[in-house]
Amino acid sequence: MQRRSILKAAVIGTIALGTGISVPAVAQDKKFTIALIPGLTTDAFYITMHKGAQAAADALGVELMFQGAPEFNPTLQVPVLDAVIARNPDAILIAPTDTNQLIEPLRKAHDAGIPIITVDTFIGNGQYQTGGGEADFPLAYIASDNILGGRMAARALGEAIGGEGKVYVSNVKPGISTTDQREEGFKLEMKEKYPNIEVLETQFNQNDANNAASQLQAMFARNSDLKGVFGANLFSALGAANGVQQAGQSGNIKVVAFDAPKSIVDNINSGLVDVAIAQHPAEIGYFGVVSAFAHLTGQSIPTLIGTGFTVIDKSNVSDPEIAKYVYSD
Ligand code: T6T
Repeated sequence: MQRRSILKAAVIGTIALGTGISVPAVAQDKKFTIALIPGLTTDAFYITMHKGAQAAADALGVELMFQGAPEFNPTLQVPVLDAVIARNPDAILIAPTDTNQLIEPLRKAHDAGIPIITVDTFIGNGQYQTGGGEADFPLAYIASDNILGGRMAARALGEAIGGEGKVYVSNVKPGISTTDQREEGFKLEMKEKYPNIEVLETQFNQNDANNAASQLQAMFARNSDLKGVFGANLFSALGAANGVQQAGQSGNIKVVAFDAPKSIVDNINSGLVDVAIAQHPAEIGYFGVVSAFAHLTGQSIPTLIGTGFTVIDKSNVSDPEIAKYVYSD
């Protein structure tokens, strides 16, 4: 009720312009609190997203709350979400750690009148505000196009190995929208464009780089002609690259990494990793806060905002323009 009257005041307080766009007149009167719940707190991807979100919060005079779990795990994320709901923020930005397991916990926030925007990952099928879905209640989804990203990774790996040989995907676990879609895009591109590449069975590492490293070595032990690996997120890629190094196969087994922390950039410089597909997490955080603010001040917002990629390889890794796409830690 209280929330409704604040929103109403914000809407009534807008100045209508001839263009149909309205400018919030009371935005400064109320300091909004927006919560950002990452997939986990210690991942350079979400640390960078937090920075972007903070930049927008500072620009708009918003209070940003950053609260998350130490691991990418719905069982740990749900209590964090409950604690955030209890603090009654004006909006929640969240990277749900499972497409299904976060639906009901998020519905509680929705039922309490808290607007929800998902960032990076989605719930349900990611199509929101359609009126037709069980999980279409979030206002917006702001993220990379992960199918496209998977296709880009396949092209990079396909070229790196000369269009033939055995490769596999090092992935986190099923049920995560982003990494599921990257694997899907990767396999589609391989099937359509690289008939002479055999994609072996995906290895799931539970977001643990050590698992990914051991799996690489086990895959190489079973397939001495292994040509390449696609690490579908930061920990998968880092671990797979470490595995290649430990197997003494640096340069022989090609590595394409999703995500671009400093360690992956170092690995590009050393030749261990061929290509990194950098997401733009700061943009996701920035536009997450801007979108929530726009909604809270009576503007309509897009249900989907796609952020881009930057492909980093040896040819541009030293370019100062590229530096801003390397994740913070
Ligand atoms: O790749 C990102 C993110 O997009 C994904 O949803 C989970 O893993 C990362 O955070 C990287 O570790």
